[in-house]
Amino acid sequence: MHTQTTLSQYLSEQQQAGNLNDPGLLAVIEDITRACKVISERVDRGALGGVLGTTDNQNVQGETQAKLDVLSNEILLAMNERSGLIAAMASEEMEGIHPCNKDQHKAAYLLLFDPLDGSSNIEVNNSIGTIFSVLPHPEPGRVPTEQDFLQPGTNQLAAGYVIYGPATILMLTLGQGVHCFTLSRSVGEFVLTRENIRLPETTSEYAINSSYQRFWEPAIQRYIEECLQGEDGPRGRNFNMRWVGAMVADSHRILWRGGVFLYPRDRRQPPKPGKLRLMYEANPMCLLFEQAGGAGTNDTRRILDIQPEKLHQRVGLIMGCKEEVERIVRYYKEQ
Ligand code: P6P
Repeated sequence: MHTQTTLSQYLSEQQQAGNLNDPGLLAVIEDITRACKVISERVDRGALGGVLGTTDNQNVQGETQAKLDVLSNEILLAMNERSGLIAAMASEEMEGIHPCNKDQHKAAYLLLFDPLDGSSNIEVNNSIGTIFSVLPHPEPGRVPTEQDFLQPGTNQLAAGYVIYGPATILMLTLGQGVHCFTLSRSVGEFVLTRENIRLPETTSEYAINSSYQRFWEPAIQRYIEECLQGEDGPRGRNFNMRWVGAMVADSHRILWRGGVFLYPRDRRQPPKPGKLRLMYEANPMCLLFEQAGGAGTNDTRRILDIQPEKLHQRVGLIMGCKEEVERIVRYYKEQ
């Protein structure tokens, strides 16, 4: 018996059950995930697709753009402005916002995305992914400005990512828990494979790029040192470490089996408050983590409470199992 539930069926059932009463938002999720299916197909071609390697351009972050970065951005723009539901989009790959000029009167949403997170992994065939966040347009009917995007993460109506790994998997929250859908290539649809994902309260696995250890602030030095001391140290147990180099891949592992992700502010470039971007990396990921029972902090502040000042502003980011995040916040306060 064909018992698989596609994403479309799931969203429709949630709507009928009264759990979601925003048909426009469901249509936006359908468009975003349709674009990700196209990106997945291009990523899957690897060297045969003619889109590996880098361009001669840098993005607003000063990072060299991979060809797939640019292509993924173009696919998301093209496939999300047709509905007329989205008033404007913002992307890691674009300096300013991208107003969608069609049917402005009904465009009630703002869409933000990192079109292809972890681009350095493309060449070496490691997992990469698209991260997305949907905010309400403060005044539908008016062409939005960049200022309209500067809303705290608690305002997000939906957030998620699609990881392009051995399988292509969508992790999605609409504020009613976190649900996982795997792309069925035979059906051409995302199919529900895990519902109501919950993080364990604690973990014995952390993710950090240890090559920056000499630049860490005392709180992070202390946390990692205690993990390294293992069962003979104050934590009384041994820890494992993983670092994929793509936040979407590290986050997926942590949502799946627990863990804590650390990309803290450090002393490499003091004016820089961290590497990851608040609006389209930290906010969507922290909404997912909180919806799954976890937590996300900048140092002592909840990520989702931060009032953005710039579209591409960076933050230090610690997220994952609640007990570990709370311990690190305590260490920052004692620092
Ligand atoms: P580093 C990818 O470029 C990214 O923005 C995140 O996805 C990832 O977690 C981080 O940077 C990796 O940074 O300094 O370890 O190369």
